[in-house]
Amino acid sequence: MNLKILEYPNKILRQKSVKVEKFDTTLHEILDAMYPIMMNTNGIGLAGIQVGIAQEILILNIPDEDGEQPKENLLEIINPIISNKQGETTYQEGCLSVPEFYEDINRFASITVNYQDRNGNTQHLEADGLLSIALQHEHDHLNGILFIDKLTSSRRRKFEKEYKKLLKEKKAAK
Ligand code: Y12
Ligand code: CO
Repeated sequence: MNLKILEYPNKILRQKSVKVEKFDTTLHEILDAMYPIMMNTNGIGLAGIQVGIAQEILILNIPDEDGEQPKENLLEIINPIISNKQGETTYQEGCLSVPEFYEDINRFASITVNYQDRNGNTQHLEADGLLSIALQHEHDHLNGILFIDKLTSSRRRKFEKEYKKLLKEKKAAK
């Protein structure tokens, strides 16, 4: 399956994803194709819509205490529902769909997530720390929301200016 990461301002990133209903080989092929894309770009998380698949799919591989991301730590999260949002935390986020831009974003410190795995089995997760932040970031993608949408209007204007310049430079370098 030939998927590639879509980058802002691609309008597809604004689509709302639909619930997965079939837990079949096509779903498994999508998940299997997303994993190397995320790992080869030093990603921690990737949502289906970032590769043009508007379904409620996200994968996460949070680095361990040694900074490693072994495949056994991979989480495949389908049809997530977030509840029990508690506390507040701030983290400098980045996104594979908004390259070369990092900004402090406020999120809930801990959350509960009910979801399905690749076989459609119901799963439950209590998340805090980086896992909680990454889950909220990826869950936003399922609703067409990017972390840059959470910036103050003045910071957003600065971002748009810097990003436009970056796109121009990239185009000129081609
Ligand atoms: C904390 C906050 C946000 C997340 C969401 C997932 N974000 C990522 O996985 C971001 C990855 C990323 C990787 C980059 O490296 C390459 O593309 C090679 C990167 O670098 C550039 O854009 C040049 C930026 C972001 C998880 C946890
Ligand atoms: Co992202």
